[in-house]
Amino acid sequence: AIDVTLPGLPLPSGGLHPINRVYDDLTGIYERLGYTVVEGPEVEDEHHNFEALNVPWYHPARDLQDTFWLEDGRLLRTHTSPMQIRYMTEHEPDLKIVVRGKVYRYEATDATHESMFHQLEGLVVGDHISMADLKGTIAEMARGLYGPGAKVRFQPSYYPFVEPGADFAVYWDNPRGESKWLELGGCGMVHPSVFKAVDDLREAQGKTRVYEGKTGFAFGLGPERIAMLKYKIPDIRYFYANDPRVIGQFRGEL
Ligand code: TYR
Repeated sequence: AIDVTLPGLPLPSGGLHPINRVYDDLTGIYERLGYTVVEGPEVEDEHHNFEALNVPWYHPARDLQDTFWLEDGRLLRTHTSPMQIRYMTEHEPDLKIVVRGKVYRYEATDATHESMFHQLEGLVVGDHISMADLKGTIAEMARGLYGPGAKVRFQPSYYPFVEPGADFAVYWDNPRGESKWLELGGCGMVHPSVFKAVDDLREAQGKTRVYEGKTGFAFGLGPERIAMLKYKIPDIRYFYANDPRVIGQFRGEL
């Protein structure tokens, strides 16, 4: 017989994956700054992933070793930057977006490299956008992640789709005294060739050319790096091995 007066059994609760927690922290910071959060296709074409981002066929970043090619000539996106092209082709300036999603690279895996990982990409386009706006934005993100005392550091770097380009690091100061500079990602001022490639795509679709002469900045970073430090996860492969002992530590507390 069934005793319908017995109290029910507690339901096992799930939990947010650490990468989703970090994404929620990051997109929360950017939403408060007025950004729109978007996603895009993981299967891309060569034009959006490389060519329109000023990465010509002879650039080492296009080395076959780095890219998963599909049989039909398309590829798994190697970064979220192609969404810069897609979003600008569809929308006119001014704009402020962050892109979240998976990216893929054909490389040997180890404690800090996976063939699938995540990126958060930012893009701001308007008039008179400057490097100072970019630095202020990254600093604001750092304060959102690590508190009001967070420091940021920029050093010159090269990405074909920005000029000038930089890498940025955040000083990660925690109560356990494990303070260190965390290399977080790349950024820079949107290269004029990117705006031209977007206008060419727009024109081919019967849209007006609206990007030439605009200014903007972009940045890209990996949430895995933030999550590994924040949650003391020593190997990137633990995130995706679906080992219940890892995921179980994040159960319940949303
Ligand atoms: N797409 C770059 C990468 O995957 C990161 C990046 C993104 C760098 C935007 C600069 C930039 O403006 O390594």
